[in-house]
Amino acid sequence: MGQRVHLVAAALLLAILITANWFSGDLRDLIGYCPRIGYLLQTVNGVGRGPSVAGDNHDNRPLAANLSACHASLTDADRPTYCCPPRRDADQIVVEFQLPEIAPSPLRVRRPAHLLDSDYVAKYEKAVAIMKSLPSDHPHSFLRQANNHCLYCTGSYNQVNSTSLFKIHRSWFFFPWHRAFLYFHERILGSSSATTHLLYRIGFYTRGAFNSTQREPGHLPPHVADLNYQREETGRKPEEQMAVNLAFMYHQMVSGARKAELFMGCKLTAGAEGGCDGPGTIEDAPHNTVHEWVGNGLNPEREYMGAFYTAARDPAFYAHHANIDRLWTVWRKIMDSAAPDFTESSWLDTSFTFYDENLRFVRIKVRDCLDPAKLGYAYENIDLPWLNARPKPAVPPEVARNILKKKDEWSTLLASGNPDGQTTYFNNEEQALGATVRARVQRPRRHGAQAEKGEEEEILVVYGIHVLGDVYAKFDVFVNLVADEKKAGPLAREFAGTFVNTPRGARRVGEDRLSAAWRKSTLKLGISELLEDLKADRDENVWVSLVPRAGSGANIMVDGIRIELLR
Ligand SMILES: *[C@@H]1O[C@H](CO)[C@@H](O)[C@H](O)[C@H]1NC(C)=O
Ligand SMILES: *[C@@H]1O[C@H](CO)[C@@H](O)[C@H](O)[C@H]1NC(C)=O
Ligand SMILES: *[C@@H]1O[C@H](CO)[C@@H](O)[C@H](O)[C@H]1NC(C)=O
Ligand SMILES: [Cu+2]
Repeated sequence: MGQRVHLVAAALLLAILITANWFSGDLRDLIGYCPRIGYLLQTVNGVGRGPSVAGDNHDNRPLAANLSACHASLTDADRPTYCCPPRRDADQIVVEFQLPEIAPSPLRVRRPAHLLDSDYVAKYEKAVAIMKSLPSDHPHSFLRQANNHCLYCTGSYNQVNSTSLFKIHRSWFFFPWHRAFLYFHERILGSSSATTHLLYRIGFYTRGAFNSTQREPGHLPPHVADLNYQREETGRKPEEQMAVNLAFMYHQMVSGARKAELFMGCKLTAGAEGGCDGPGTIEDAPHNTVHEWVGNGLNPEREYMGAFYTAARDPAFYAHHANIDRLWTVWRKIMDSAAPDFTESSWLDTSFTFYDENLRFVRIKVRDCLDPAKLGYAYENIDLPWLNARPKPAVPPEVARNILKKKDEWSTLLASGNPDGQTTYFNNEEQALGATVRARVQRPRRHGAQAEKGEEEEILVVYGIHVLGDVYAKFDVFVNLVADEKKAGPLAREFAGTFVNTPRGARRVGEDRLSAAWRKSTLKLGISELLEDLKADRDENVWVSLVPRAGSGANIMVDGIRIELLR
């Protein structure tokens, strides 16, 4: 039986490898390069989602990579790729990371790339050039650095004590993993040039070592990045685009992200049972959308930036992620939070491994990544123009309410027979988003005194999202929208958020993609402030519109919508 699985998988893999001619030039060697087929097949044996390694008991223990199980993995478009290091990680001596007792001083200040003079940037470029000149098996080489992202993002490692893959995107590990990765990357850059700190930048940067051959030509500067990019050119003028970007950032950073889970992502825990798919606001966009915007649309997976397995080969990756990391620090400041974002050991004690500047193989835990000052760096403060970009209703709320009252036919999708009355099922069936779907959704009753209101966030939950074929897909969510949904966007207060599916091939080589039912996603959007601004915070129901974008709706299935209170 096991033998047969091996043979079938081997045949499949060979067929894939032989027909591996999707690429031209320097992309060709990235794909289908799989020198350890025998090794890969060991993992194909455990394709099932059930436990097959002793101890896979689905509790809330922290995650770690099984370093002796690095194997070929799949790109977002399901092509086998291989980014394991040439020498097995498992044979390296692992050093436990130690935060310094006293915070290092002075702090390395990460500065905004677009505001710096050429001399300053030249130092950074030189350090990157040194990395690029190292042989590709050196842990400090640019390629090996980039492959760190490939390892943890395409599922090259199994989780320890489990056959589940260890992937750090689309969950609460997104921010801490990237912080740890950048931390070691910056220390390596700095070791070759004493004054080099990471630079940050929204969008990307084209000069010298920042440049990349794999970018979307139509999006090079001076085009203003579309932070809510949906694979369609909007034709907006620069100042219009900037206004949309600011309103969008207000939503993603402030009104839509008032709870840690909304900002950070869902609580992924160990094993198949612990799987979840629910990125936080910033990971969804601008993080995903800028990856998409920068990557070259002529490449099959928008490589480099548009695909997990190649993203970090573009030097813009580090500037983009330094900016995303900065937003984490800004968000904590806005939310006035001194407490850790989460207190579960399954988060705090989850660990990752990286090579440091002294070539030690270091294991760092999430709990060590929470305070940039303790890690010895800080961000230069810049203005936050989006803080004042609170959007306004597209249609005056009183007018909208009258129109909505007349649209009784919208409520045909409302389920009956649900005792708590708080869930809108679409007639208990998955609903395809071939066109806009609207539903009237009941709000939960608040318990206890009004005084508690401040602590509870009302969240709109779109659950059971399932993208057929795991292809690129996007939809926007609006509340009480009566304006034209084709044109409405983040500038309207009715905009509640967006869902972006970047394909993630979240299965093993050989596993049937359609069987992976646990990959259904949940989108959670904070709407308390939005409801106040739409004068709907005393209403029993709201009308929710799911608006598919970029012609991707026919692939998106949704189980339902509900509103919950999150403490
Ligand atoms: C893996 O399982 C072994 C044996 O049950 C246990 O000692 C170890 O702590 C586990 N490791 C993790 C990270 O859960
Ligand atoms: C790590 O992976 C290897 C190879 O698949 C497996 O034999 C071993 O049991 C795993 N160890 C743990 C602790 O999960
Ligand atoms: C950066 O790359 C783009 C695209 O290949 C090219 O057009 C441009 O000239 C490059 N700029 C620099 C400064 O190297
Ligand atoms: Cu990224």
